[in-house]
Amino acid sequence: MEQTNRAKLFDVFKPDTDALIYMSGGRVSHRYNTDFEYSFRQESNFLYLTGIDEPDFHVLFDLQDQTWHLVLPKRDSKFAVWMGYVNSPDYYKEAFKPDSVFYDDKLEVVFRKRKPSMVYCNTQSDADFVTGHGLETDTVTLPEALAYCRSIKTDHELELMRRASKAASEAHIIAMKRAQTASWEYEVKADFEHHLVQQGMLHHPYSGIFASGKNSAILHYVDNSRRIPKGAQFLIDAGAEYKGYASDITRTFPVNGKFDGVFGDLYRLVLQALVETTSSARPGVKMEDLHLHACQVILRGLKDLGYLHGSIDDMMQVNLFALFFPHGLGHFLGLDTHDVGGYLKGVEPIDRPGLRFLRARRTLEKGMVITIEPGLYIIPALLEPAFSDPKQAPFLNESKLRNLLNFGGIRIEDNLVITETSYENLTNVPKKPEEIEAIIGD
Ligand SMILES: [Mn+2]
Repeated sequence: MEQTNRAKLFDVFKPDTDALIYMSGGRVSHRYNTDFEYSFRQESNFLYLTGIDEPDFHVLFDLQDQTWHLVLPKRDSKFAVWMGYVNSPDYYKEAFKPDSVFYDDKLEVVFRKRKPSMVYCNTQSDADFVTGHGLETDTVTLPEALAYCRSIKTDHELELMRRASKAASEAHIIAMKRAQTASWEYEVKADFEHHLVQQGMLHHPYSGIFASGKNSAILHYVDNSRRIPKGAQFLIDAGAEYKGYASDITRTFPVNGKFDGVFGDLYRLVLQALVETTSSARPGVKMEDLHLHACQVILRGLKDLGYLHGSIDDMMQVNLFALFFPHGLGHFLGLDTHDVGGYLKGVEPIDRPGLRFLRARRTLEKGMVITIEPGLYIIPALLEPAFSDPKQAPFLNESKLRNLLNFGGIRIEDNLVITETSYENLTNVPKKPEEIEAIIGD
């Protein structure tokens, strides 16, 4: 964690002199009513501001003198027996350089002595704790300030994200090759994760999707345990986490490496949507405009292939794109996979099918990291009602689309950093059919 993260936060709060910021960090969680501990991952805002990757800490930021104070949990010898360490306050002072450290049983005294007119909190439970000490709280300003800070990455953060993307890119290529001979989806997952764990990347930024055949149309398929049909397509949506920072990459490919027939046609269409929206990504561009552009590419392509008829503008009017592309084009990426900062205060999601799930409605700025992930899915639950919808049915070539009901889906996803005039693509996994054919044919 860098000094600059805290400096950025202090900058946002500058005019506020008398207040404090109080945050509690993550706690250990257990499997239901057992003593089995889930592996600990620090809460992202806490990690961003402190760099502490241990449970049960708290932190205070004093806006009056721009100092920060680390609040340690009091640990006994039992903790040392089970966890193997109890670090001294001096250790934390030396390692993290806060202005002071003290144990959590002193918090009450600090609140009483300091008597801030306002305490900014990250969560309601933190606010409840502070209110219990008779102080005023605000739970809106701090999360907004953190989202604002976190949405523009520092050079140091970008370095970590390059590492996370590089590792996941390598794992994708390994998994692509493995899918050729695997019988079960989880065999591909195992090889993907093996590559990351081997490098000490023990946390995953999210549950990876390893979907074969028609499972590839299930947007959050995490079952990953079905048999891979012969000659099926395979969708991998999985990333790596490096020092808290995520990558989030998707590739879809035929396990036999042959981009022919319907799959090849539809794949090229999604690739075109990705290439066109990516090449438009630069400061000043709105995410929702990129999303709508991808929708048009997909509709035009489906029309050229004979699956749709009519005018593209009329199709856009009735939100026909959402039948085939029901999720957002992309989201912010950082300490969390769906990172904070996608919506500024007062900006609401667009209430329109497909766009409703767009997780970022920002004008792009230098230093933002986003995903671009157009997709094309054949989802019977959406198409069946559309076939009898008087507004949408006239555009659909029903008999031709019915032949595709078991097709599944295609998604291609890259991670971009917005630069001064364009973008840097962090993802390094082939996506052109001939490049993937070459890898799988190796
Ligand atoms: Mn994503």
